[in-house]
Amino acid sequence: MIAGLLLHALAVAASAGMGLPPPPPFSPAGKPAAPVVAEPAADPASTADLDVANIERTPRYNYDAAKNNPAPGDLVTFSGHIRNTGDGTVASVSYEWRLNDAPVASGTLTNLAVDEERVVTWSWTWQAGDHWIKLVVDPGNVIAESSEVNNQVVDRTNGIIVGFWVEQSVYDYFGTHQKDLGVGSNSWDDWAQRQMGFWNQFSQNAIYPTTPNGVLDRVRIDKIVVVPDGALPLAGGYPTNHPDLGDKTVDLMWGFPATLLDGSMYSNHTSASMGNPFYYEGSLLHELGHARYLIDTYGFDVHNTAHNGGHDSIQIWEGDIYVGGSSYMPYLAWGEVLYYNKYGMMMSGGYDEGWSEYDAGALNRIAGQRACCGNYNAPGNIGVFLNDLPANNHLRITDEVGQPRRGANVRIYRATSGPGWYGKTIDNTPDLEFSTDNAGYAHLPRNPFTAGSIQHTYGIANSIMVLRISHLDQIWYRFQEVTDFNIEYWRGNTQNAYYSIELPGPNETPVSADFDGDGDVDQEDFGHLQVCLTGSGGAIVSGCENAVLDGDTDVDAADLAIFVNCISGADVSADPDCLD
Ligand SMILES: [Ca+2]
Ligand SMILES: [Ca+2]
Ligand SMILES: [Ca+2]
Ligand SMILES: [Ca+2]
Ligand SMILES: [Zn+2]
Repeated sequence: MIAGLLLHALAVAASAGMGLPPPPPFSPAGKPAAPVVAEPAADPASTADLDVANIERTPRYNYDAAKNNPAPGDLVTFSGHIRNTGDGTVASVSYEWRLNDAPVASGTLTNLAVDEERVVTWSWTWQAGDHWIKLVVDPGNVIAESSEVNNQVVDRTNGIIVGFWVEQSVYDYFGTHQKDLGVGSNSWDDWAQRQMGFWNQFSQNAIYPTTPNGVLDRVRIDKIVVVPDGALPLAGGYPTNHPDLGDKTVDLMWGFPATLLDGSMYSNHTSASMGNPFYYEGSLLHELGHARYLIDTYGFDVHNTAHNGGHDSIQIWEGDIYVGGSSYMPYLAWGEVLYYNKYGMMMSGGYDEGWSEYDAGALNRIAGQRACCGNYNAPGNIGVFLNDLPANNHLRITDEVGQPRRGANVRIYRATSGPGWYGKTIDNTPDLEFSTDNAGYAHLPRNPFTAGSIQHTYGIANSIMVLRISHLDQIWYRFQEVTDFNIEYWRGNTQNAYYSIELPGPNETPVSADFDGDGDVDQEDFGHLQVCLTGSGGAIVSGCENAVLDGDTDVDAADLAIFVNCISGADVSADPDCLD
């Protein structure tokens, strides 16, 4: 790609001198189904190659400007970058613009020298919604090329705007060696498009109950700026995270300094595997996830290592038994891992697994929005969603068959600051205490995690808490992340959210108003209650123990009220939650 300062001049020259036909009237059709056409086969003997690098969209808007997006009716220009990445001059080659897969403009480039890049443009009257702009070079496959798969770029017109700054040596190194992968990429631009292609594919695939349509946004590479070695960062900060802090036209930025070539990161030129950054650089997607505002979900992990210079410390004792690493809270690995985060995947380091339900829910929370508080890693709004908490949180404790554990004692141990990234200290004093009701619920407040706000950063991760539950002489310890609370909030349960924890071991006989066990609560069950009534404070007759519905020691008006609430009628299934 051309140097940044030349971008504008070249684009102007290209659009002025190319003699493009005027754009045809736009047909407001939806995106048609892609026609089924065979991908042209590459010719391995050919040394010719044409490459569509990326598509810019102008005018550009700063993300923090009052007008930061095109409005319907605005004229928008797409500028496509076409390069000759082959070994000889290309005398003539055609190209075609397509909108929603329908051809809208075409033209011919002549005398394209080796490594020469031309910019071709097409203007469009902006429309809201999802549209797809595509630029194809050699659409009729007149020229046999060593790669035919790098002949097009397709962007969603309203994609989140990505800018990459790359130092010359990195750009050239990829230009020389990408073809050795044998997957059709033949330039740094092709590599970069593949990375964002993975982002978009992961987004499409991220279908969960919280995100039934996947991650809604797509990304598009608006800007690739090649700069001299050593030039990054252009305006302070780090060369990777902040390649140009002066640029607010993009929503996500990343820089590629020449020093990346010093180590072995890009030394494997031939393995098209998800673990090879020269093919797929998963850490780039992870870091850009931060730039969008996602958090490190591995920060929910609990390692019991503070005494060895690590970050976390569990300080809970059960009598004279130290809980960490005991049967109450066994180590999961390495003699120090007490907990692994629940949702995993991209932001937990599983780069090739795509977005987790948690990542996806957070991304959709700001779908369609420009950057707000920084377009680099890390922005000012990183993790702001951690404090999306339902007003009331109902935690149900059950046995393994889903029967409630009534009258269980639930204690919450909060995390406070600890050394290092996502450090946490959980001391021996419980912070909150609850008793479960007849349906097994502990009714937790909006934020049981901390008296302040949720933090998940260097020096503190109070985004996870320890639950100690005791019932019928049994004791269990469990970890609870804030993620489940956030997800309930995103699903629309902002007032009341419900959670459950199953705990193994004996439970009392299930309490039910279905005294005769035939599935309903009807007249026959009422007969049993009637016989068993003691009045307030009265003594229970033998055989009437199951008529105590409210957990005390009599059968009185309170039990009758619960029973009435449970009446289902003959042969109608009783509501298991009617005792609540
Ligand atoms: Ca090609
Ligand atoms: Ca071709
Ligand atoms: Ca019954
Ligand atoms: Ca009672
Ligand atoms: Zn990270």
